[in-house]
Amino acid sequence: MSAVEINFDGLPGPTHNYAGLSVGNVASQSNFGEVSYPRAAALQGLEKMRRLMELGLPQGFLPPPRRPAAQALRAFGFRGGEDEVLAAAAESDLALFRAACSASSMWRANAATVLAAPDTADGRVHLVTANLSGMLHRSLEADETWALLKRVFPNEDRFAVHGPLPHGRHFGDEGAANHMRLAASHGAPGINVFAHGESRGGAYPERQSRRASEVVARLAGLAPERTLFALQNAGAVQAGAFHNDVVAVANGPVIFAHPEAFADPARLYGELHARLPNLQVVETFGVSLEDAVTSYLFNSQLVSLPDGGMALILPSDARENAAAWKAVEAVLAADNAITQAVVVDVRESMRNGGGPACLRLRVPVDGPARAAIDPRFLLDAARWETLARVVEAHWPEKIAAVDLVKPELWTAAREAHAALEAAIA
Ligand code: SUG
Repeated sequence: MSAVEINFDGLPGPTHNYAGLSVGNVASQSNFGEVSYPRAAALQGLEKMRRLMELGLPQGFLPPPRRPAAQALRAFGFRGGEDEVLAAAAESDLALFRAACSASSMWRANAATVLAAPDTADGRVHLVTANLSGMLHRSLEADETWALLKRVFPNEDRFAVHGPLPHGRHFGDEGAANHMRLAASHGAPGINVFAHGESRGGAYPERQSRRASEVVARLAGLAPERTLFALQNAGAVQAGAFHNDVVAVANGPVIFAHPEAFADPARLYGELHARLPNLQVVETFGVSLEDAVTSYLFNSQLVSLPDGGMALILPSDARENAAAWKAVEAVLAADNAITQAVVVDVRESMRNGGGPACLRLRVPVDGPARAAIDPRFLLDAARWETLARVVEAHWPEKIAAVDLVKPELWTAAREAHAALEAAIA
């Protein structure tokens, strides 16, 4: 079956800010209190989407949910009009208020786990919305993301959109960021690798539970021979790989991973080789875990190009890190499927720990499934321009920590969300 992968990128929302909300995410914590640039963040995201379109790849986008999330704060006992709710939350629980302001939905690799139609029991594409239980601010996204995915993929003959697993640490689920699909091509049956943590008691939390990944596989009806579970290396998590996609990416039959990404890489690659004889493990040398986490080399998107070959879509931080860039040059020179490196500037997102791969949700589709997607969420040049104009006109230029509690910002954000919704409708 011929199929393509559509990358749905999260559009960074108008309240993008640096509140240091993610424990274990080195960039998020170290940029706490810095001034953010929401307009630049969204334009950088859009520019990345355009680069992929220029490569001849189909591109979608997912709009941000409304933030500050006054509605969500009502569940915590705050009453009154929206501004009253926000003011009361800022006054009595600043951490909760900040969580309600985060634009973290931009990292759509955490929206859901996507299981390709050739692998699932009923031949539909399954999307299991992530509960994001590991972090308060991210857990607020789950129900809104579920509603959005049902809107984008409304055709139940082609797509099964599941709600988030029940909240709580037992079933912590962070979506596609901890899932890799290896296959001869997007349309061929594949092997689904679920990377997960364990409660090993380090300073940094391990967000993905194996039981959650097992539920995801069960919900999609994946056959056991199409499913592998791989424990993350505790050292990688404690070095700042809070999601596995910080240290590994796969596409088609190719896996590009840090040698210390997994607890037992030999077992994983052995099992993959046995099931997928043309597997290519692309090795890197001389990139420490620290280099991997600061450069986000492995958080590149790895995409199949229409004319053959694959491109790595790298963050500019990887270009600036000597060890990471040396590894890229070696990968391009070596005998493997990766033929091109494309550098993109997503610095505003990177400063909260989100690289190119974090910003997108990959959805493999055949022709009929592609035709069943709500076209308002698929980009062409005109729709891209519309989004860029809305961002330029309505996204705040910058947000300092003190601005978050100002009603002027809440009003500006409300107007920005309304303008975006009007542009999509
Ligand atoms: O969950 N950062 C995100 C980054 C997610 C990156 N995604 C992937 N690796 N797929 C997180 O830690 C920081 C937001 C803040 O502080 O407002 C944040 O949520």
